[in-house]
Amino acid sequence: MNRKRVLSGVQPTGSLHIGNWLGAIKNWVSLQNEYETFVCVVDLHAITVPHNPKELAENTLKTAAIYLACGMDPKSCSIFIQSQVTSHAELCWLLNCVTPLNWMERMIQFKEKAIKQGDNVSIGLLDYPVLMAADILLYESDLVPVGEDQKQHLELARNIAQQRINSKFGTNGKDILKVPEALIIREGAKIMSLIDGTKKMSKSDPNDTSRIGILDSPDLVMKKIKKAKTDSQIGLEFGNKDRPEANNLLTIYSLVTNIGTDRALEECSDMGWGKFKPLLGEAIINALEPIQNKYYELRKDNIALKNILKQGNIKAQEVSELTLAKVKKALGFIENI
Ligand code: AQP
Repeated sequence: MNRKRVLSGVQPTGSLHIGNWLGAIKNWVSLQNEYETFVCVVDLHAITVPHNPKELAENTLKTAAIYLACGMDPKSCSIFIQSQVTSHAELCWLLNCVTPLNWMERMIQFKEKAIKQGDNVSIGLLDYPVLMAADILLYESDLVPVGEDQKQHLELARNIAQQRINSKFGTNGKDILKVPEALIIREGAKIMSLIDGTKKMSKSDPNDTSRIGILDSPDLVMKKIKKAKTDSQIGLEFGNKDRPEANNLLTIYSLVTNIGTDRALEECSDMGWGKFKPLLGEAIINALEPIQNKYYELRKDNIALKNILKQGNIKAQEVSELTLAKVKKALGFIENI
């Protein structure tokens, strides 16, 4: 029996942080054995906000190497670069032409990111969710692992597939595009900023102390944890809305130690911040150490890294071309001459 297919990706917009790891990549690692997994570095998405062309290629390789260092295994999954698989931009254009503009204007992430950019908002930023729909739909993905923040985008992809392609262009009740389901990840869905427990940890936050980078040195990790915002109460706990920082830091602790929430609570519910912070810092450093070692090992040989990505690109191109051809045919384009 064919395995169900999963697709996901991260933008190479800067240095990946533990939110990207705990909320996304760590989950992919456990999915790759059960599902046919495609993971991409979504570099076309990375230019929807102002970017530095001198850094894009390096950030792309860095992101791919981090996937591998975190445990993605090219024998069990396909790792590829979005901009090197031409079907993505092509399907995005076809979907653009059938997607109503007012669907796009409702997207929360667009509104949030647009505010930060004032007069500089690009059409690409508005179009980001359609490109994401193309990414997902091209691989006939059954499941898409999503955090809370991406649920609205997945719903849009489902609506485009169902209402704007299958209903309008499908013939004899046959669907053209597979409508994917969300794969909701229970734990680590959202890691929050270290300086504000109500805001998502994010690569684009101008304040570097708001996040722990996957490649941060042990000293830097400890420094950032020591500076992290706390409150005046003693004892760590989950789920208290008035204590978002306690919830976030205890969540990080339970995830990096893999001990689960019950044991984390047992260990830390009576602990003061002075005792908890060094414990948390050490736990993060220990969890990141093997990832960092593997990352630096991989980066010694960029040719080998590029070869892995080349294999991924070839597989992704093969699979995605089939879907693209189906959509072009349904829309009435002339067959390849
Ligand atoms: N703080 C987070 N907690 C849990 N999961 C997170 N993800 C991102 N931040 C957190 C998950 O990482 C995946 C890829 O994210 P992305 O880089 O494509 O875009 P993003 O969600 O916009 O991430 P950032 O770090 O906030 O990047 P910038 O600042 O560049 O926009 C997604 O699965 C996401 O859920």
